[in-house]
Amino acid sequence: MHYYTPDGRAVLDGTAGLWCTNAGHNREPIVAAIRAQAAELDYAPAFQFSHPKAFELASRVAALAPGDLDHVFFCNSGSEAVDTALKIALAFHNVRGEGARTRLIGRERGYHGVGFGGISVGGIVNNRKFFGSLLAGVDHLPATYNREHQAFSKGEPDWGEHLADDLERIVTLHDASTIAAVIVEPMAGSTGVIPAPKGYLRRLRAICDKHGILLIFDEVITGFGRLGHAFAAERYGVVPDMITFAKGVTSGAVPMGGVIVSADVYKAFMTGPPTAIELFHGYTYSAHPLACAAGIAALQLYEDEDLFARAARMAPRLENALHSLKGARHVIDVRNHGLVGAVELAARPNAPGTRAFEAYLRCYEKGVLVRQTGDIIALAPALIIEEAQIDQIVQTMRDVLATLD
Ligand code: PXG
Repeated sequence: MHYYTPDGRAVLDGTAGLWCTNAGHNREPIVAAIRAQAAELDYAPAFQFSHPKAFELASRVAALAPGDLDHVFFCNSGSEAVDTALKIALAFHNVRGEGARTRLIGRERGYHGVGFGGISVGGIVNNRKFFGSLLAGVDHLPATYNREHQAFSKGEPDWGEHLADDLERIVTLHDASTIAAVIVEPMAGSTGVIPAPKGYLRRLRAICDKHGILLIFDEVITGFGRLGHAFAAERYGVVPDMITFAKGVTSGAVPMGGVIVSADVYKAFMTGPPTAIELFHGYTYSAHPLACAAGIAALQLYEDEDLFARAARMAPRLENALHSLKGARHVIDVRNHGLVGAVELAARPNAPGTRAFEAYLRCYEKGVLVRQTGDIIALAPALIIEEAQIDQIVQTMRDVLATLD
């Protein structure tokens, strides 16, 4: 649960690295699996060739995914996973004779990594504005956050289901025949923790179904136990057509990402002879043996220690501890969902972000690593966190807030 500074101080990791070391740091079974794999097989191509652990990990990931999401495409990061999913969506419609479906719909405040696809459908202004015209033909749903209606909600806010209906407006504007896919984070992480309003994802699913639009859940953060389930799709009871994942698949120990696709999406491509290349896309390091070994070991550890259920058990403790900061100085909102939380501070006049940045530095000095984005402090500890450690994080934040101007 800790980092150690060069001078030997322990820093409690309240953010699982960057939302990824879900099993905690330097776990021996994962370390041992990587070590053994490096000695056994360093590399194998993933083009017209493979190795057993690639199939083993794909099968295990698919088994964790809901519904008929049962085929996995491996890559090396969340950004690659998103670009892969968007390309699969475009190609899917193309091979079915609906090549006019080229539009991709994202959401304001969405974070989908830093590739051109991801920043185009993403909605974080600073990630977009320096990089030209991005992908053409992208539109955005409105963000689902509204402080007036949602402040201090516990878990999914009661208000906001109707915001999914904006997809109907977009369909009316562009026509369904031009729209390939909608991509959203089931719980927006990077922008500062915005759980989906109750009923929102279900309604998005219904509108996508009505218009033949693929629904992609970006579960790079929410995958592998973060919300107390293998995937947020299961938590929310909504099955998308594709799930992107990364981070927790190897508990952050080796870079890896991937896309889980439904049987229908998979089958649409698999119509040619055995020699055919069905999808002209892939990476040198797709299903890299070290990543697969780390992934198998991480999933085994999640299972052996029942860590997804543990996250669900610890979630109320985090919720109660964080919401006890309501009324603390500068705090204008507290949000939480599963083993994720955020405290939003009032911005200083003309100096947005500086208050939370100072809070971040002071927490670090007091031995707790939190994540700062804008004036939001985010928490996403490893799923092995103890109750006393949750209390330590929140008490540190309380102390720091009291000293902050
Ligand atoms: N999708 C989502 C939902 C993510 O959160 C990515 C895609 C991209 O993954 P890669 O592996 O390409 O970074 C992410 C990554 C933060 C922070 O501070 C979050 C991410 C990355 C870096 C910082 O919140 N999420």
